[in-house]
Amino acid sequence: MGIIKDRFKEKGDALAAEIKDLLKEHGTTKIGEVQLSQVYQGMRGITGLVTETSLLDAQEGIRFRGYSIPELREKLPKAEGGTEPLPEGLFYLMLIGELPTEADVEHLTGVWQRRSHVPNHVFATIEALPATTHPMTQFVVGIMALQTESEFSKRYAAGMSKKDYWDAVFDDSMDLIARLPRIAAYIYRRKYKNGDHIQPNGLLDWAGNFAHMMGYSDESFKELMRLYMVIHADHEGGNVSAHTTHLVGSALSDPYLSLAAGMNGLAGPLHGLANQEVIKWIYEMREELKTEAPTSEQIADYVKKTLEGGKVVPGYGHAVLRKTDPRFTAQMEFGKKHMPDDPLVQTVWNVYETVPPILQSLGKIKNPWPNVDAHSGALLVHYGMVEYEFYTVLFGVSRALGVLASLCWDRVLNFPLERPKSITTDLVKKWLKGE
Ligand code: FCX
Repeated sequence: MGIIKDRFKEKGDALAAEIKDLLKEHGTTKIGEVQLSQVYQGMRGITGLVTETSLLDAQEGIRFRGYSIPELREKLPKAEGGTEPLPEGLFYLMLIGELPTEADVEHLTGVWQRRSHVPNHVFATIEALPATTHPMTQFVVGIMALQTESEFSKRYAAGMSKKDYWDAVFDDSMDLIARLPRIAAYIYRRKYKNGDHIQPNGLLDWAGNFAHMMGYSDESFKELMRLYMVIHADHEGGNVSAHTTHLVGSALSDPYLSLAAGMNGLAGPLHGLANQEVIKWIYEMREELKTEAPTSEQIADYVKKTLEGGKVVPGYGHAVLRKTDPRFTAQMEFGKKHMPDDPLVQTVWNVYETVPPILQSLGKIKNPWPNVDAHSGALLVHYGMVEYEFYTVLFGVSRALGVLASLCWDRVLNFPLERPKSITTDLVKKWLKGE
């Protein structure tokens, strides 16, 4: 663990020094203009954040430290006998900024295994909730119960120096990532498998062990979990879960509090909950049409009905992307390799053929193409994970990798409290009148 922490601190200090020089020389350089409409419309297109771990291009999709998803699938270390990248490797890349060696990844697997113990009171707190509670609520409650373990908050209370914040945030982030799969698997088995829990397997990698604890021993499901945990991890800094974690962390709320806040944002249907909504929407369509394999015409009619009902087509559209999400494409490739004849997966592909032209014809939707959530559920259903209300928790375990790596960077770079300016419409009217 010491090795990765030392490397991170070295990289952090170097970048902090560079930023200091950069701001000294160019701090007053203008990098954009803001239009009134942007202020009213979700701040789209306003550059206002620094996130080092990944960058999104509207046409090409996400790159993690410069590497696209196809490149990561090729270059990151794999599990023995596997072909999908290990999430440990992606975390290392986001944290250190360089591709890891096999040994770095093995080291991280070991660190996370050693730090994965979840105290009993966390399970007891989850148990206090009715089993009917949405899994995302149980997940956030679990993270909050685990906050008793925060090194950052203990050290802060004991008078920690500013220069050590990064160190405590780093430790908390590692502990959290190590423990989240256990909490998530506990919620899954509690809600859907009569509380018949499965103990961790210390010989498995982080995602493989997560699959095992949820009760899936199939090797290709483990591969799916590795891919899933990689592609959902980060999507630059402005999306709701990343931005919220960063914002709350800027108040020096510890990583447990910050991540829980981000996860509450991920639980919204326009963000992470869209993955459950997609499967729900397809199930409802199949039920209404009384067929497992709706035709393109039937799908088109159902899409129109959805739109007429004043609802969004889940899994389609994006605030920044303007092309098919490469995270969708990676899952489609996985489907073609492992389950090309699965009827639900084929429906997802049919929807992909049918929906974009319809959305495009409306004229108002900026991106008619599918996002990551349009595909993920169908792959899970193939392996028997039909409990779609749980899907956002999987997204959350993965998203923790990106937002916590970013939180470590926020503290090592000493980023200040985030506090943008807000205005009232009265003030806008005065500005416009020149008052
Ligand atoms: N179906 C129907 N209408 C849609 C739509 C969709 N899939 N996507 C956008 N629109 C509508 C918007 O609702 C808006 O309508 P309005 O003007 O009547 O309010 C109009 O098109 C313009 O929206 P647009 O600028 O294209 O999109 P936004 O940046 O406002 O919103 C999201 C982006 C993702 C929220 C939007 O496309 C949406 O609601 N999609 C469905 C939900 C979804 O899949 N979310 C997951 C996104 C992501 F991948 C993730 O975070 O996980």
